[in-house]
Amino acid sequence: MTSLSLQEYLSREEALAGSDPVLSRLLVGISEACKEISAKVREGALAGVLGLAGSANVQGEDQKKLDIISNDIFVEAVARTGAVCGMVSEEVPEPIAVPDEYAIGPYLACFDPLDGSSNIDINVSIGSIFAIQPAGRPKRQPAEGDFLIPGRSLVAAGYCMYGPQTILALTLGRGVVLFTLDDVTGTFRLTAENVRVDREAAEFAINMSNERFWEAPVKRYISELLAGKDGPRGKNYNMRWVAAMVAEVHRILMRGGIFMYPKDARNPSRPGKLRLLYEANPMSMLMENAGGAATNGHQAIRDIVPQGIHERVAVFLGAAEEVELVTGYHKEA
Ligand code: AFP
Repeated sequence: MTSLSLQEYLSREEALAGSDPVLSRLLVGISEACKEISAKVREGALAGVLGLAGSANVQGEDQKKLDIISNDIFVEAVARTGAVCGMVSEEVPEPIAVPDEYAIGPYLACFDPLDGSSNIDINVSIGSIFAIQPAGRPKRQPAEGDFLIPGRSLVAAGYCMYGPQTILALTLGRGVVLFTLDDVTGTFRLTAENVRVDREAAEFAINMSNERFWEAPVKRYISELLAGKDGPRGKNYNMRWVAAMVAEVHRILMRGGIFMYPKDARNPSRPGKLRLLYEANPMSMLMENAGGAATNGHQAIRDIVPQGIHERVAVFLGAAEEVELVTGYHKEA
């Protein structure tokens, strides 16, 4: 049985759920960007796209050549859909306007064009993350404030993971679906519908090297996981850390678990490492639409009112039971 293509799936959503054809056009454009990035990632050294670009992004992080290439691909692919009136990218300090040669549309797109850059040169999975929000009143030059609405308002979110397979995960607010790229035809084909995250977990993901910098509730929660069946949780846990949020989230969608990047004392003024608009919010929308949960330790991530387009946030996401427990420890503190 031939599975639906992304385009066929989106057409079905338009017919059955009244989904906006302009949003469909935007998501197809994003999928085209992901296909192009996937090809660049696969070429690697053969295309001379590995290594540092010799520049830094707004976060002060060294940009890899593929970071910049991926950003340029995303910006062009999204702009030419005529579906947006502005963009925010992890790689660009200011909001990005749509060039005059393209029409503008009713959405704003926020994206991390290539997440997990530290994995690029060691051939480990990386990905692109995107979040789509309504623009309110579309205008040719969106201001930063136009993007600063809670993630609860997102109309679509997803990622594309460049791993053994190239897989696009998508939610329109009515569950989570997965598409696998058919390299022969260049088509994303529907390979999973109604993806669910179990309330309970057997696996956790956190960068343990930062343990001494964590706040007390996180130290308590992790020490209980490490105590295993002899401790208060009464069961053993496994641990994974891929250093690419897309890979962690995909694993959780596939087999459950919890992913954490807490605030830590290395940068006391920073609430966390991950960015709210184009990492935490889209991944939180996916998790909630798969029956999981996502908080910053104190409140649902999608209820946070952003103060800046590159704002950072602590992240606890995945199995609802685990997220509720570690969030509860923060509230007890
Ligand atoms: P890079 O894109 O700089 O590699 O950061 C990736 C990331 O934002 C997220 O995808 C990972 O989960 C997390 O950072 C890994 O952080 P550490 O390198 O501190 O473990």
